Amino acid sequence: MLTALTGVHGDRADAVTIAGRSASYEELLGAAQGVAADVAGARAVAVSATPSLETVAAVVGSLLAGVPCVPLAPDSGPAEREHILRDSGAVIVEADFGRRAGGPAETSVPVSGAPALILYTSGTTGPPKGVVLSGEAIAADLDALADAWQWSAEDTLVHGLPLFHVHGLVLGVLGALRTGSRLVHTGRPTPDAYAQAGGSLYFGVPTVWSRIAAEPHAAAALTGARLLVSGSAALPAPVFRSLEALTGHRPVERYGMTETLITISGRAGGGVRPGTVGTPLPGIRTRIAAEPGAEIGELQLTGPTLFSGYLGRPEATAAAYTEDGWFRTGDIAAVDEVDGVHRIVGRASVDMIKSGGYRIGAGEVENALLDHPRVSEAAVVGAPDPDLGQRIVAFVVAEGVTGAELTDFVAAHLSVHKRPREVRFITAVPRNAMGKPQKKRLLTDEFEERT
Ligand code: MCA
Ligand code: AMP
Repeated sequence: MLTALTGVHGDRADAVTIAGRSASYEELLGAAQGVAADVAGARAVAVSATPSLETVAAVVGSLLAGVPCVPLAPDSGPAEREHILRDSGAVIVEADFGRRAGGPAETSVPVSGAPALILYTSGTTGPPKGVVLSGEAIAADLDALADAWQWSAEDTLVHGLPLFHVHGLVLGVLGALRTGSRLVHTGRPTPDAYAQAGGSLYFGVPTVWSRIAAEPHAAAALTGARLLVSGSAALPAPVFRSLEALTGHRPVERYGMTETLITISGRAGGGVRPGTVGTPLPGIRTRIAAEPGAEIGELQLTGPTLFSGYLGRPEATAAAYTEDGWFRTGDIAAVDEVDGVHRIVGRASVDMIKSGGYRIGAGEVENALLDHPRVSEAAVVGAPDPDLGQRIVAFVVAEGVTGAELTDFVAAHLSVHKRPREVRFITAVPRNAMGKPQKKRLLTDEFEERT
């Protein structure tokens, strides 16, 4: 699967650079082989996915050993971490660049249908579920993207995205190790770091692109790049236009999900329109489940990049598909009749929030808040936000606790990006006759902040 590692594309001392430290493929493989020796036979391996060479080596090591790898948000708190470790049965491993594995060591990762990665992601209710991805699905996706973006060993890929999700890890690390492109991970995805990295291919979530567009000097430094790619959430049209004006590039947008990997994309050299995500990748079929006469409806998919199921949850897996076997994305979309270009219009559920490109289930944050002894009711929504796309707003019924204390409580128990950016105190969560929270009402004037 990681064809570049075995030398077919040659080697260089800075094949992979993360947060300022570089390694050759040989060094990376050496550290990964040490991990592979340690974890052989384990049920699953968990890696605290800091932005570091060690994370890359640990992921590659578990792939070499044929043991599924579970990347963890490095700041995940006890509630999140314990759930993931218990659910996956993973043992935590760390890579060490100072040590070499003894004896015969694997050098390649066969492409197979066996689980390669288990990525935990939020649903609309309950704790995060483990999305099982096979090597076959990952390889199919990376090859389709290499074709769509003309991505090759000639490229230097630059990004600074977290290494515990599809965007940063599958595309941003495994993609580089499969295509042989040099990788520069900037540690954090700041405009200055992107400007200084001198890449040909750049990945970012819309928040990253909007921050770059707000710093014209940083944006101008990307003029010499070959391709700018945006994904994980909708790229606002004004950000698209600013980037075009400042860099001369029309950013390519692509659409995906943890469960499906990237399935729809604009093409390098193809015409891209702001507000659209392009056409399905080779092998992917899409359909819109619209009411008769309507043009928009739920986007449903089939294809070789789809996940193998939610770990240990056959019922949730079955519920994610239609009766005739199409994956239900939960996203509302429309397709241009003439050129087949897809447009993502929104999400079916208010309980799935996208903030800074992170997917956060409202239920998970509500449960964390309800674990606080002072909170008696909680309802969490995503409010429109110019920087993050959506920001997490928590409406709580609570006494004797401040908003900042509740924010820190969620940040410490789950992880920092799941914390509410705003806490509003209310007297009761509005409910319908069935007792179901009426979340859409929460963002109206009726519930303007009172403390
Ligand atoms: C603030 N901080 C706190 C607290 N408040 N720490 C602890 N407790 C608190 N209460 C600190 C943090 O520790 C951190 O500190 C700093 O504030 C960061 O704050 P934050 O506002 O969260 O970060 P940001 O800089 O605003 O982040 C924006 C971001 C980030 C960089 C765009 O959201 C991001 O990396 N997003 C990418 C998400 C992603 O990759 N999604 C892909 C999913 P310090 O600075 O000291 O560390 S995969 C997907 O969607 C599919 C497949 C697809 O299509 O790609
Ligand atoms: P995740 O599982 O974290 O990868 O989140 C997947 C979700 O991100 C999708 O269901 C969409 O709602 C959203 N998403 C990803 N890419 C795009 C995009 N280009 N435009 C709009 N939404 C997107």
